[in-house]
Amino acid sequence: MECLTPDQIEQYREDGCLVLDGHLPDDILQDIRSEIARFEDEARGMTASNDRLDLEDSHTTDTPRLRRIKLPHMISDIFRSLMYSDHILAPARDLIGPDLRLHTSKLNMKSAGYGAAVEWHQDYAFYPHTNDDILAIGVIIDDMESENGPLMVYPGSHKGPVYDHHVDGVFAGAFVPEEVGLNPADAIELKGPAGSISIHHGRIIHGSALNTSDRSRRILFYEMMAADAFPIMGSMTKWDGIKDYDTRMLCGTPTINPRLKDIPVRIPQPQPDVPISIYEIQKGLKTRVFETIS
Ligand SMILES: O=C(O)CCC(=O)C(=O)O
Repeated sequence: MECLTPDQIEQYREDGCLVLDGHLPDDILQDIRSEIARFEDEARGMTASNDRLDLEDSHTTDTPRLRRIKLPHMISDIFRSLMYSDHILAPARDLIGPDLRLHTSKLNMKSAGYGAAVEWHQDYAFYPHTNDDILAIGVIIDDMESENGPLMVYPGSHKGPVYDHHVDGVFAGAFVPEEVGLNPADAIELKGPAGSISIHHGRIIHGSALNTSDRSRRILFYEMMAADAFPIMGSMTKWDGIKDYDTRMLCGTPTINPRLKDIPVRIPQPQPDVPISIYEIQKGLKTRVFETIS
């Protein structure tokens, strides 16, 4: 193992999640924060979301509100080099092996006072693959506590069903845990000081509430999978042939031999006619668990 203990690996296998406290050095954290400030400046002049930045519904040029930096590894050397570093890849290799491909990256801002909620969902419902060696590493940029909208998960749910995330036959990117018999009291918060990382399994049920506190809760996700996990047709994974797919290799050796696992799969189709963003897709829900503000 490169950085995880046998106990941590066992905990991940059992619960489908893990937090590594104080994992990143301070200088990297400072670089991340400065880089975010640069994108906040960019958002100030914008009137609508674009392919780099996703704005809160309540954003105006007078009160700029940035919800997400999209694909940060594509638009920032800082986020790109962190992605290839052992800080991110060593724990992932310990959990799902040496050959890894990137699925996507995103930096969710969840600003003080209004940062948007993300309704309960499983990432695997958005992007089913031939196997589920899929995980998200979350770089915790601000102390993540109960009051500022921490990531929450149902431990162990990565071993259960992949739930229906459709509403009236259209993919809506979320479901209501209570409606499928889950007890809200079983959900836990993944908390940790800035500089920690969270790890969650691609099938674990997770979500997070509106941030009504006076502190931001920013988290940078790198979502990745074993190189032999191939997207199933209809998945939201962008796929432009094997050459393109191989450009996503983060480490190790690519393959054209998918490994198959018997997982109950539901294809996230048809898609709603909205921009590809979890916040927009989840607007198709009829019932929301978390509060929203306009
Ligand atoms: O930022 C969060 O709390 C949750 C994010 C998430 O699950 C997602 O963006 O898919």
